[in-house]
Amino acid sequence: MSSSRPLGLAVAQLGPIHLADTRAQVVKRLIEMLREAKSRGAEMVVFPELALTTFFPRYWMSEEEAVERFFETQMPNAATQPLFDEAKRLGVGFYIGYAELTPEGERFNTSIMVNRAGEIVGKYRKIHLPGHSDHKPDAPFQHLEKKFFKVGNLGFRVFDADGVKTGMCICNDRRWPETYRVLALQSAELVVLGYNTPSHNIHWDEPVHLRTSTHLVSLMANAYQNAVWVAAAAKCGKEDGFHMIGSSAIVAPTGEVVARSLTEDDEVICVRADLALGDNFRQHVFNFAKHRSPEHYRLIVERTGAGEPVA
Ligand code: CDT
Repeated sequence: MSSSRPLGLAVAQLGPIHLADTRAQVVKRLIEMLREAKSRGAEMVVFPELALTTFFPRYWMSEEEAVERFFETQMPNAATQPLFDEAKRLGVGFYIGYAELTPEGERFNTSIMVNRAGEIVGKYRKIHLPGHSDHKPDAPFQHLEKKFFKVGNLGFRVFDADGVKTGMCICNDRRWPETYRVLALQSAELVVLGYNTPSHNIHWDEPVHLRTSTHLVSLMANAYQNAVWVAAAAKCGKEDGFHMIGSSAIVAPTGEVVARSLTEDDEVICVRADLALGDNFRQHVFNFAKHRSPEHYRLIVERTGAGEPVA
């Protein structure tokens, strides 16, 4: 039986950010939640995807306009430095998502991991980009991640965040088992992510309640099957009338939801996460070294789409 390894783990859900809201206003909200999380014992705080602005891929515009209004050219920058300063002062690490413009002019949907000393210890660029790149004038809104972002080029990596083996992903990545398995094969103990999930699916007439249940089942199944903690932070509520789901959650390696947000506003949820809770699963049912048979999984890397049965 392994001894417990408690981590104060918080998710700081954001309510809506409207087009008119400034980065300074948003950073103030993030800092308030950081302080609350610290006062409730948090050592690591997870903020949402694209946490500094409204979910701008819902709007048709040129790439140039998007860059001008919604992308960051460096991190930290003048707007976000107060968040980094306060996190360092409080001794709290954090994960946050933002739109990244590189010096080469490439655009990514990015997240970073910041340790308790205020240093960036990891970067991730979203791989499973949903949506489309063309204009859909008949849709109630757009989902233009494929227009505004390139597929991430950093892979799924595990970082040492103050002694916790932590993997990052972003929103739609959470629905894909490959995301978690690649991280678990690098001994991840914790997977953190942010999301913006419109409650209306513009691609097909998906019942609205499924948007929340498929979100939760993705976190729960993958936490259990990979013996990891999963912490997921929503940006939610109605941004200028466009609604996104809440249900930010912290899921244990048992697959159980141990904390879930109640509102669609700024809200901190916090648990004392025992990182050793995954050990039994890692040593027994999901002892990868003992039980996996990669020779039978070759199609996973050989095929992208589904094809004919293997002869
Ligand atoms: N931001 C993001 O990745 N949202 C997607 C919506 C998919 S529907 C086009 C999600 O998986 O929640």
